[in-house]
Amino acid sequence: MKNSIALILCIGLSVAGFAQQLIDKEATKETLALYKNLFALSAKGVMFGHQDDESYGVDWWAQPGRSDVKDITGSYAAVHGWDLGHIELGSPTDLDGVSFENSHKWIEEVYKRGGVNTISWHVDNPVSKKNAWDKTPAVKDILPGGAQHDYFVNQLSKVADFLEACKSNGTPIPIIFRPWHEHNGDWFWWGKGNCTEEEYVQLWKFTVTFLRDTRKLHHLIYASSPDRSRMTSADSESSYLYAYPGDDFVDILGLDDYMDVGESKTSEEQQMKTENLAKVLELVSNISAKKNKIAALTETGQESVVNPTWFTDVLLKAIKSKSTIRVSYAMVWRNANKKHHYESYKGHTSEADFKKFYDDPYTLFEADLKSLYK
Ligand code: BMA
Repeated sequence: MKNSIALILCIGLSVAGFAQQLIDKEATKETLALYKNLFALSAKGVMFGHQDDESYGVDWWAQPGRSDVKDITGSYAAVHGWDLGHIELGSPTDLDGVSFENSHKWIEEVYKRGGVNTISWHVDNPVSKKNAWDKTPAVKDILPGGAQHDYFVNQLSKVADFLEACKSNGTPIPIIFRPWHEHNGDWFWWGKGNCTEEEYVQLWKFTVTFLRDTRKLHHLIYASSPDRSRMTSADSESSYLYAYPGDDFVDILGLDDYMDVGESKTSEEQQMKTENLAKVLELVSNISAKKNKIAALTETGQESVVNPTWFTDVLLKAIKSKSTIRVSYAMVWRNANKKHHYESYKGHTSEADFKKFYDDPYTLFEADLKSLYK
């Protein structure tokens, strides 16, 4: 009897000990606090994210204090997405023209206000020297022993330098780092078909090991993000886990899903897609729960938001449709111009619906967040 109580206690303690650990055992206290708080918060609501939220909007560029989200709601997005594409070239701006000096400044402001920062990297092809969408095989060449390895390490070092400089009064700012995204699609040089599954996993592991162990950056939370469109079905665990680098190398199980949220010709089509979105979010939530990790909709959105009630009728409806869905955040893509935008803005046909989405108690914006770093 005594023994079985001790055993139960032991199991209990090890489960509790295992819960919500980061893959970086030396993570800073702010980083671990963020991770644990994101986990807890995901039971209460979903944080809204927006790529390049304060960098620009549909008809403005780098206006201090401005964001298309804030123009409508009075609050910034809770999660702010940034990209490092072209930092590897030594460029002062990312591939979309955002200055890295500004993004450093804004990342600190987000942190000070209590928001969350996440960074992706649309890195140019290191072999062909063309853009991230150039499919020239490159992964095997940049891995240790490959002809371009030293060149790549130099590029990754520039990413490490940027991340290292994300500080506020000397404290490293916790960052959700989301490299090598949509790897099950074939459109990036690191994607399926352009390298083997094993090469991809090696690239991911090399990246984590380099940043965490070689460069000793302990303020990073690592998010993976397969693309929904290349999964065999919304509930296929094996296709979601294609090239999954392993539980010791991933903190957040993300998903990029544009497929289930795109424009629908009929209400039946929309209903079917929204059901699929719910299904896939449930899948990712369940896989994350089993692993004691966090799930997130790392990228989504409908280009031009052609459906004026997209925010509540598609996104929120799917997220709220099943109690098993537990996603920390849902981030829509950037507001580049009148055609290429995924967020609402003042005067847009979806403005009223976006306000309704904001008013829903289940959605969390930056102004709703409290001490995520403690
Ligand atoms: C894509 C598009 C591109 C952009 C890239 C990186 O989805 O928005 O215009 O350059 O993301 O931000």
